[in-house]
Amino acid sequence: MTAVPDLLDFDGLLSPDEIAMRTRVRAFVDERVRPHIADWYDRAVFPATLVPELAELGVLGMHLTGYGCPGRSAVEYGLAAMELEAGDSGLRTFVSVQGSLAMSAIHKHGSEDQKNRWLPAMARGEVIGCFGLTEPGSGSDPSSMTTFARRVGDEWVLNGSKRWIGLASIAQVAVIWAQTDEGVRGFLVETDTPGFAATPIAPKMSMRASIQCDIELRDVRVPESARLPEARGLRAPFSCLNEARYGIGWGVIGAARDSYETALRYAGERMQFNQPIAGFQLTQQKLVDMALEIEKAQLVALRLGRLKDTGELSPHQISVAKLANTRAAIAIAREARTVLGGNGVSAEYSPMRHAANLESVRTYEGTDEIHTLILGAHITGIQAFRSTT
Ligand code: TGC
Ligand code: FAD
Repeated sequence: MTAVPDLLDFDGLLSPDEIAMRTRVRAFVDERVRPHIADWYDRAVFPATLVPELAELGVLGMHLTGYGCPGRSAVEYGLAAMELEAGDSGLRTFVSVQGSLAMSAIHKHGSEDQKNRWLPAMARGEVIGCFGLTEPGSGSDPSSMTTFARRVGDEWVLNGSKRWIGLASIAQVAVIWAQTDEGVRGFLVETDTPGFAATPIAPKMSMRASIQCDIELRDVRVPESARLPEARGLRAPFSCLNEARYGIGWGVIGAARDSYETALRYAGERMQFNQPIAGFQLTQQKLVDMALEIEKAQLVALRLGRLKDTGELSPHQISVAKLANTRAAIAIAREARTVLGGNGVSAEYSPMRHAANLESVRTYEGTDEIHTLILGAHITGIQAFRSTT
């Protein structure tokens, strides 16, 4: 029984360079993540010691060009995200927050000085960044954010709170989105600035091998040179979300594939009624359904990747992958868990850990409902996010 489903010869659609990238990241995950992930997850530890190794692997800001960034294609980035998330969603989320959110914000909206100062060190993993958009009272609707930056001479004074901010307690620089008298603006806040405090959120039932924090900003003063000069309005953070959502569309397939492979292996070995459970028609139906969904998800992700590499990708297409692939992945992880019977709830096997992680993934970067409404607005021409009365 082959472990990797490739019913449609997906690999035939990839270039040798793309396959080589996938092989390299897969080998890293097999060697450096798989043997330890159940323990990290159980103890709720983010493996910070892997950061220099991830930098060496070339996955930090990997789709960005210049400023010491690897400059790889969107498809290569997607394949790397898929392999990292086959290890654990927390690992992929580290790479997403660092590269697609914090580094992208600087790369898209920063000054030359800001790019030269931060991006090479972030690509080398020497500086960790975070991205503060969500607040305690402002999640799906970032336009309701209340964090405020007041201009005082040559400085800005920031006050407010952020919630669920990945990596904030280990980051050296925080991209903080705030209202100002001129609309939403972005600020690069060094995390040792007086008045900045990040506290990890615990305990969590999902994403246990990663860090998310509450941030408090109390009279945090930053110079005008810390404002992202090209970021004006919500369009600026949303353009970064496009990058991270794109990576998620690929990443979740890794969690699904790892769940499927675990179930397939187990079903071939587990004997009941004097035969492998893989021999029961009901088990085969589960395995086939999982394999079909993985094949479809890969094709959706690759289509997006090719469009992104030619500069033709639209935000609503990213919502297709974020919504459909995450939905498929969580269903696969849960179904794979059932194939494992009682052993499926043991940390020894990955599907239940993946399913728990995917609860976060379906919520962050736009919930299932938000992406449904983005697509609903695209299809009907009527936006249904807020009441019109
Ligand atoms: P709306 O009025 O539609 O738009 C405001 C401005 O933004 C522009 N815009 C976009 N630009 C680029 N890309 C997109 N995807 C864009 N979507 C909208 C729009 O054209 C407009 O520009 P302008 O110049 O005309 O002002 O905004 P809205 O307030 O009605 O909100 C729409 C909605 C609900 C879709 C949006 O707010 C949304 O996506 N909400 C979900 C929030 C979210 O995803 N938060 C993520 C936080 S970060 C995170 O979760 C990290 S998880 C860790 C990881 O990634 O691993
Ligand atoms: P709410 O917006 O309160 O939503 C609650 C429910 O209401 C959801 O089901 C939602 O779909 C539904 N709902 C809301 N509005 C509508 C509507 N118009 N129509 C229909 N249903 C609606 N944020 C960051 O800024 N940076 C990060 O690094 C980051 N990392 C995260 C990591 C994790 C593990 C998690 C869990 C979250 C992270 N987030 C981060 C926050 C994340 O983006 C938000 O949780 C998400 O946007 C949803 O916001 P909320 O939690 O406030 O839920």
